Amino acid sequence: GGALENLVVTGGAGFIGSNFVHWVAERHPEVGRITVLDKLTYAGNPANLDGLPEGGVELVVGDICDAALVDRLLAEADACVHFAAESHNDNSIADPAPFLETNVRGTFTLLEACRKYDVRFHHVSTDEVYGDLALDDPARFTEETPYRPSSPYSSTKAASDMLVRAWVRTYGVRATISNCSNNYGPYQHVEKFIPRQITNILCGERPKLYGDGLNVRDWIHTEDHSSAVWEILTRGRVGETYLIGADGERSNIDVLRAILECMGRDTEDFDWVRDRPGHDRRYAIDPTKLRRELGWEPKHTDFSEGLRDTIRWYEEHRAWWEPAKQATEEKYAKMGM
Ligand code: NAD
Ligand code: TDX
Repeated sequence: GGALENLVVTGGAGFIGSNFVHWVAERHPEVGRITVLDKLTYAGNPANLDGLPEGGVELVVGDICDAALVDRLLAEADACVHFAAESHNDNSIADPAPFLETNVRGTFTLLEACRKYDVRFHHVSTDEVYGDLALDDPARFTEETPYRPSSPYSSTKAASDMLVRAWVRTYGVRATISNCSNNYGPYQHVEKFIPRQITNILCGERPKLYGDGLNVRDWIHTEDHSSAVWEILTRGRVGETYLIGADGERSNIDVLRAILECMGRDTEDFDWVRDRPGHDRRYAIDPTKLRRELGWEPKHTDFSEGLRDTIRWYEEHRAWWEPAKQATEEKYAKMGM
C-alpha cells in the first residue's frame, strides 16, 4: 500500500493505544502525523502521551460515535487503527450500556467514514470473542474458532468484529482484524488484574483473587501487541483476521503469587473474593498464522522479567495511578470484589 502519512489512532490515550503510539512514533518516523482520537473516559489519560518526539502527535478529545468529527478526521487519513473501547469486563457486568454505544456504534461510525474515504482500517479486538476453553482442553483458539462470547464486554467486541467483516465483504472496506490475548505492561489502568494487585500491595491493601484462582489467561507484553499490530497494518492481507498471542498461559493464582514474591511478600498474603459472574475459565491463542505469514516474533518471552519491570514501573509512577485508585476500589467494594 501507499505511505502512511497520516495515521488516526482511536483510544490512543488508553493503555494499549498509548503504548502503540509511543512504539510507532519512536520506531517509524516515516509516519508523518499521528492523530489520536480519544474521549478521555475514566480510562483515558493524556499523560500517557507525554514524552513523545516533538510535533508528530496530536490529541483530539472527542467521541468515536460523533459522526461529524470522525468524518472530518478520516477525510484526511491514510489509515486508522482502532483501539477505543470500553474494555473492562467487571464494568460491563455492572453497566453494559456504554459498551453497546462505544464498542458497537463507535465501530460502525468509524467504518462508515472509512468506506466513504477508502481509509485502510485496522480493528483491534480480543480473544474473548471465542468464549472460553476448559482447563484440561489441549486446544487453543485459532482464526477458525467459532464466536461464543460470554460477557457484555466480549459480546460487544464480537459484534464489532462482525461489523468489520460485513463492511469488508459488502463495501470492500480495506480492513484487517486482530484478536489478542491479555496484555500487561506500563500505563495499564488499576482496575485490571495485574496493576490492581501491585497497587494494592503498594497501598498496604491485600490483593484480591476471584473464585478459585485457577482461571487461565494467556499473557502478552503490550509492546509485543504493538509490533504485531504494526506488521498487520503494514503487511497483513486485507479482509483477514490474525490472532496475536505469545504462549503466555498462566493461572491467576500463579501470577498473583509471582507478584507477591517479587514484592517481598508472603505468597499467601491475599484475599479470596467472590467470583466474577460468567467468569471465563481459560483463554489460549494459537498465533501460528501471524508467525508464519508475517514472520512476527514476540520480544518479551520471559514473563517473570516482564512482570518485574511492570512492578517497578508502578513503584516509580505513583503519581500516575494514585488519583484513580480510590474510585476504582470503591467500585469494586460495591460489587463485593
Ligand atoms: P483502555 O480502557 O485502557 O483504553 C480505552 C481508551 O479508549 C481510553 O483512552 C478511553 O478514553 C478511550 N475511549 C473509550 N470510549 C471512547 C469513545 N467513545 N470515543 C473515543 N475514545 C474512547 O483499554 P485497553 O486495555 O487499552 O484496550 C484497547 C483495545 O484493545 C480495546 O479495543 C480492547 O478491546 C482491546 N484489547 C485489550 C486487551 C487487554 O488485555 N487490555 C486484550 C485484547 C484486546
Ligand atoms: O481483582 C481481580 N482479581 C481477579 O482474580 C481482577 C481485576 C481480576 N481477576 C481475574 C479475572 C480474570 O480471570 O484476573 C483475570 C484477568 O482479569 P482482567 O484484568 O479483568 O482481564 P480479563 O477479564 O481477562 O480481560 C482482559 O483481557 C482481554 C482485558 O480487560 C480485556 O480488555 C481484553 O479483551
